[in-house]
Amino acid sequence: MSNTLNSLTATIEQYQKNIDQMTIQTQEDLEKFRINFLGSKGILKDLMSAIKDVPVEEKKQCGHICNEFKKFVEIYFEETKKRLNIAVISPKGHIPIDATLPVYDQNRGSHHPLSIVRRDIEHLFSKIGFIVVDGPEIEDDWHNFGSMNLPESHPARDMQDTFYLSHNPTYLLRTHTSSVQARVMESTKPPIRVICPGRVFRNETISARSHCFFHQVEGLYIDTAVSFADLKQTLYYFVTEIFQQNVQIRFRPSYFPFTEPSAEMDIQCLLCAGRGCTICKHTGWVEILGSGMVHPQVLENFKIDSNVYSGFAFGMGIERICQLKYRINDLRLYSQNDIRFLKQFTVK
Ligand code: 2U9
Repeated sequence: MSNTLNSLTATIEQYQKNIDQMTIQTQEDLEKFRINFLGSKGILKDLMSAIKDVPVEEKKQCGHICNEFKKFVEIYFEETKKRLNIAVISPKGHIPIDATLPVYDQNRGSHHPLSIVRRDIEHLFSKIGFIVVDGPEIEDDWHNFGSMNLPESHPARDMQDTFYLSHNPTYLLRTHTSSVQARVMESTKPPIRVICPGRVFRNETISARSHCFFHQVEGLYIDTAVSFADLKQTLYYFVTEIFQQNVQIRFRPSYFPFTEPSAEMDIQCLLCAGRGCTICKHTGWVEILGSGMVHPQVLENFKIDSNVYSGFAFGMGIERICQLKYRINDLRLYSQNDIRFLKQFTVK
């Protein structure tokens, strides 16, 4: 390679480095750049005319290198011009930063649907005086089962249904958030008005309809003269608020060891307005929660006089409410962290 070609290549490389480090901020500087590189007496003109001194056999290569550099300079010039034209130039000729300009649409995070629904439930019960209480996921037998009136023989206590800690089976993973309410009753005198959201665990095979963990919200209201009418009105308020429409409700008698009387609450199917569809299995109704008046024995377990106080309680699966609100029909979706599922809940 001749000396001329060598020095031409080195010169161009140096120019390229200089351009890379430039931070042109004004039209004036850009014009200076144009005159310096692209002007009739500019750097590119000089480079092109230097080709005539290069030996014949290297002229072609030299021409190619100069042309590539010319393209590079022209692109840099056009891009910078575009950038300066987009921004508003201040009277002093600088580009001010306008913090009110909208940002480019970046990838935004989203809230998990279970978090959205849990937060909505917390908010709407807070508005009517319920306090949100949290508690441990690892519990003892008394707070999870014994105090809730579940007899020793109850199938829920079986190793097959509950996760006991292997190194110390006196502890277990709570199977419902009633254990949190048990702790509230232990430490607080009535009136008590709490909701307890949280994760619960059951030893079940994972499928579309069952999972080894899910999320509940349970509610408890204890005071003098709390009645089933209070329970009905509170839950009616809950469904109209959470589904943001007038919802028909009905109660069916049921049985739970911790409430007496007990009832399950259905809402009229929101998808078919009660006419019957696959979601409501053509009944027009869908079950959404369980409820009842706190069993007197449960009150007495916490030294609350059942002759003076009464209370209502209810429990629901957050996944179930999500299913009805967002039509999510596979429980596994909640914990698979599939971005295609999660991004549907991006806050717009
Ligand atoms: C205390 C006394 C009573 C909470 C209640 C239910 C009925 C109920 C299920 C709904 C679907 C659990 O998530 S689920 O599988 N829950 O049906 N839960 S009454 O009763 C209590 C709670 C605390 C001290």
